Parts: sequence; C-alpha cells; structure tokens
Amino acid sequence: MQKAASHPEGPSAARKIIRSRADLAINGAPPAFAEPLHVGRPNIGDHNAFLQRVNRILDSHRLTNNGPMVQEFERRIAAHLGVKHCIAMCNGTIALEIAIRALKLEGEVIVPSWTFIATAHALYWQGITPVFADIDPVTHNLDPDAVRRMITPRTTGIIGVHLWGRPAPVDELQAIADEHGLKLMFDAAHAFGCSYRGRTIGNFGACEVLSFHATKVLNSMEGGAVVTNDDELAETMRLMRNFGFSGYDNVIHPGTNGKMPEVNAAMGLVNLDALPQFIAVNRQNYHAYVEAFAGIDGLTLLEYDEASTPNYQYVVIEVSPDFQATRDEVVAALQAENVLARKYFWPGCHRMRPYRELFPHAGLILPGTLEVASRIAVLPNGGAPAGGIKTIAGLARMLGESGV
Ligand code: T4K
Repeated sequence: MQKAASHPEGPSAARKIIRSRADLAINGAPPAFAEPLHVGRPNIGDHNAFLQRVNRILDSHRLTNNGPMVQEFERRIAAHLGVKHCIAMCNGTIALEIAIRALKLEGEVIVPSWTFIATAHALYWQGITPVFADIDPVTHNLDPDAVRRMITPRTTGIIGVHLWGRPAPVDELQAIADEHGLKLMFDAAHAFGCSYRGRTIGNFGACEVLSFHATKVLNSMEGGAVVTNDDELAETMRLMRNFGFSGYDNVIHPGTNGKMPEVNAAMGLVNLDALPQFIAVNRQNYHAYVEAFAGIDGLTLLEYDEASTPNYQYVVIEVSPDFQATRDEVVAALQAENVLARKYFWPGCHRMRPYRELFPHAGLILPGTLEVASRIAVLPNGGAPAGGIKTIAGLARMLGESGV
C-alpha cells in the first residue's frame, strides 16, 4: 500500500529550501529531490492480495479470454458505478475504438482538441475525421456553443471528455445531440468514481469509456472498459472485443482483439479494494497544495467541486502571463528539481503533427484551447509528493518573485 501523504521521509523528502535563484537546480544547485517525483506514479494496493490472485490464475491455467477475474472485475466496476454493463478491454484506446465502431460513427465526429491524443486517434485510426471544438478555458471541458458551430452534414457524433475528472457539460451536449440526431459518448478516462449532478459518471451518453492505465487513479497496469446501460450495445461490444465470436467456432460479427488478460483484472480488483485510500491520499495532497500555493500571485490551482465526487488524480496549476516565469520556465525549473511536472495536453491535438496538417487553420477557432495549452502544468500526486509539497510551493513562490 502506498505511504500516507504526510510521510516525512523517503524519496519525496526535500533536500533543500529554495530561497533564491542561486538555490535552483536549473542554475546549478543540487536538485531538491533525490529521486524523480512522477505525475503518474502508479497507485498499488495490497501486494500479497495481488500475488495470491496471480497464483490462482497460474494454478487455474486460465490466463485470458473472459476468465473469472475479468468477469469479477466487470461485475465490481458495474456495481461501483451503478451501471448495467461493464465490458473490460485491454486498454482505454481500444475501448474507445470499439465503442466508436459499435455506435456506427462515421464521417466527422466532434471532440475537444484539449484531451489526451488517444481520443482523436481512436477516431482517425478508423477513418473518421476528428473535428476539434473549443473548450471553455475555465472548465477545460467542451464549450457547447463551440460544438454547435462545428456541426456539418457529415457529423455523426460527439465525444465529450471529462477532463481531469471534472464532468463535461453532459446535459447541454445531450441536448445538442438530440437536436441534431447525433450519437453522444464520453471519454471518462480521468473520471473514475466522479459524478455529474448526483449521478455517477459511466451513466451518460450512449456509453462511457474508462482507462485503467498504470497512471490512472484505478489501474490494472494496462486496461480499459466501456460502460453502458444499453443491453444491445453491450452485447455488440462484447462480440467485437473477441473477434466477433459467439461460442466456439462461430463468428457472427466483425471484431478485433480487445480482451483484458486475467492478470490485469487481478490488479484492477486489488486496486479497487484500495481505491478509497488512493483517493484519500490524492485529496489530502490536493488540499496541501491548495494551502501551500495560497497567495502566490499569478499561479492558480484548478479547483474541484466536492459535489462532483472528484478523484483528485490531477493537480493542475495555471501560470498567468503576469507571473515572473513563463509556464515553460516553471516546468523546466520543477523538472530540474526532480519534480517531473507535465504540460498535459500541450499543444492540443489540433497542433500535433497528424492533425496540424489536416486542419491548418484550426487554431483560429480554438482560442480557449490555445490559452489553456499555454498556461497549465500538472504536478505530482498520489504517493509521489509525500513530504515535498511545501518545497514545490516554495520553488513556485520564489519563481513568482524573481523568475528563473
Ligand atoms: N483518453 C484520455 C483522456 C486519456 O487521458 C487516456 C490516457 C486515454 C484516453 C487512453 O487510455 P489508455 O489507452 O492509455 O488506457 C500517460 C498514459 O500513458 C495515458 O494512459 C494517459 N491517458 C495519459 C494522460 O498519461 P504519458 O505519455 O504521459 O505516460 P508516461 O509513460 O510519460 O507516464 C507518466 C509518468 O508516470 C512518467 O513520468 C512516469 C510515471 N510512471 C508511468 C508508468 C507507465 C510510473 O511511475 N510507472 C509506470 O508504470 O501518458
């Protein structure tokens, strides 16, 4: 089990106090932390419970193809989210692709540019054009008016993303989809356990896609799932994930290999047992960041609304243009101290090579995305920053006063 956030020793015990630019590792001083503090340090539950499950898998000789661990994992996830069906997959990206195909999306599908690249790739990989709509720079989620502006006769669907676990504007997107006869699904890779207006994420749109990648609040090392309340859609996706097989030797649907192996389900189950502790540590860290960063002019921590039951996995700061150091300088200075802050999802999907060439003028209509892409950084959470948050804030405060 990971250590509590307040643990004073270990890799995240800071080795110096940063008072001036001369104390900065980027200027030649030794780094504040002996070992890297990662944004995506995996949450790992009870080691013995996991090893026992692995032994059961080995003893049973059932390694994959919808084995008992996967079935148990699916039941537990569906119950946890209060959703009818969970179809576990080998990763979130394949889960997105299978959901997109099962919904028969084609032509153009509207997505935010401000998301992990997998959301766009899952469409493009299947010959569908991802059309990037702008976000609200306050929420970082799709702006419904911007979505309306991107609808054309070729549009067949919308994929909303609950970025950082903060819910997308579900009702507004559903209204747009209904009005225009479009399919709506959600990329809920960040939003495990979060909710929208009192209802757990997983229950919205035609289906929602989860990721259980190592860096997520709940991980199965690699893994993903589609959750849905639609029986027919669930059945189609179950077929698609296993080459379209219905029983032995009977292929009744086109398909692929999207199956989750047993060992991944075992990891997911053990971690699900420890999820309340993981979220408690994230939350405790988040509040420690809030306290430590209070009063640093020009740096804002992205807020979570307790009512939406956040998992607090991502600690996101926004560096304002008035800050003494640019966002890139802040990230470089943090990284030199071994605080491996990330610029997720800079520069925005539309400015990444495959899509830049597809939509050379997209920047003109995505000002919110450009603004957010230029000012955010994601800080370590989970077990990573234990004992180090005050040092990280001290560095930020110094940068705000003197620059690098
Ligand atoms: N949609 C959204 C909105 C997503 O965010 C994602 C995934 C997906 C869809 C697709 O789901 P998957 O197909 O991945 O299930 C990471 C993850 O690879 C990716 O899963 C995640 N989003 C994205 C936000 O972050 P990178 O390129 O940042 O990964 P990487 O290897 O740099 O890891 C981040 C940090 O975590 C590293 O500094 C080291 C640390 N780490 C990582 C791993 C894998 C560890 O300490 N241990 C580990 O085992 O993409």
